[in-house]
Formats: sequence, C-alpha cells, structure tokens
Amino acid sequence: MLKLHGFAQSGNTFKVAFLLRALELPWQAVPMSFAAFAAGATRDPSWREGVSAMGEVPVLEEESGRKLTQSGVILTMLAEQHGKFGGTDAAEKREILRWLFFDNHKFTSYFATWRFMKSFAAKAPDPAVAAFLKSRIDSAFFVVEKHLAGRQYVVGDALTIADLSLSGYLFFPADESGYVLEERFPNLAAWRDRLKAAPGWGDPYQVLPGERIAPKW
Ligand SMILES: N[C@@H](CCC(=O)N[C@@H](CS)C(=O)NCC(=O)O)C(=O)O
Repeated sequence: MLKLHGFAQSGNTFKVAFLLRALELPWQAVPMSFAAFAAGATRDPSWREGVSAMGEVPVLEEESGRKLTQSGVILTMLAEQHGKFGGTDAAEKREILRWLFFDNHKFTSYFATWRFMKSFAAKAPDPAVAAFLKSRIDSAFFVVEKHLAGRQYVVGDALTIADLSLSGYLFFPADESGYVLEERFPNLAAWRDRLKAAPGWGDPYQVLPGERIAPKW
C-alpha cells in the first residue's frame, strides 16, 4: 500500500492526499506530529537520510520502499500512472506544469510561510516580514483570481492536479491565515467551494492525522 508521510497542518501533504482519495487508491498516512515538525524533525540528519534528503513532507512511499518528494512531482506521477486529472493533451499537460510551478514558487510558498508565522511560530510575526509576505500573497492571489474569471477549473474544462495543487492551503480555517477569500478574491473563493464537491475532497483536519492547533498570533 502507498504511504504518505506528513501531517494535518501541511497543505502540501493535503494536495497529495486529495489526489489519492480522488483516484480511490488505498493508502495510509505515516504521521509526523506537528509538535515534532515544529521542533525540527525534518532537519534531523537521520530523518533526512532515511526519508527525505530535501527535508520536507509530503513524502510518498511506494510498496517497494522508494520514496518520492515534491508534491508537484508526486501529483504528476500519480496522474500519469492512472490516466486521470493530468490533462487531455500535450498542451494541457504543459499548462498544468506551468501552474504547478507558479503554485510552488509563489502561490503556496508565500501563503504557507505566512500562515505558519501567524498561527504556529513561537514568536509573533515581525510586522515588516508580514507586510512583505502579504504583498507577495496578494499579488499571486490576484493572478489566479483573474485567471479564474469565467472558468470552472484552472486548466481546461475538468478537474486537474493544477486545481489540487493551487487549492491545497485554501481549505484551512481562515483564522489561521487571516485571509477571508470572499472579501477580496471572489473567484478564488467560489472555485475553492466548488472543489469541495470534487471526488476525494475532505476537510484536511479529517483526512490527515493530527489535531487542529489554535492560531497563536
Ligand atoms: N515544494 C514542496 C514544499 C514542501 C514543504 O515546504 N513542506 C513543508 C511542510 S508543508 C516542510 O516540510 N517544510 C520543512 C522545512 O522547510 O524545513 C512540495 O510541494 O512538496
């Protein structure tokens, strides 16, 4: 059975879980507690040696023991293997890749970093760092907001891994990030809500192991 290393607060792990469920594949979670993550479990040399040299979750472990990291690569591999959610032709596949890069570079990375600082970090966010991250998030969110105008899905006319990747962090409670999408990003909010009806969707705190932790700041 496939194993997915990660934890409930990890939207990157959720992206993969969402696809595993949409594909109806048997899988089991290999939980890392959030406390262990926050204390530096992914920086531990033996964890890096045995699980991920990049020091990140998610990690998808195949039955052979082979371990794969980077949610975008895992999503692409599973979509290819099962012939679903990966686009209908070469042009769509390239378009999906474009959005996966955009997500990993700008959309998820700034938002996940900001959410971690606001909700889970040991110290309150530095106001200058917060302002910088929020301006980067706004800029990335407005790109997708504009793209989604008049569209149901990010690429083509059907659900793809581009939707799963970009939406991975948007299902967490708004108080964890302070971003209420409806207020400034109506297309993003409507798309996120449509995805809740997609095959395999579930609340991340139900789908992945671990407890919800109240925002700290
Ligand atoms: N681009 C990576 C990002 C993965 C990532 O940043 N994972 C976080 C948890 S959600 C992590 O393990 N961070 C550890 C660290 O940055 O030290 C992916 O999509 O898989």
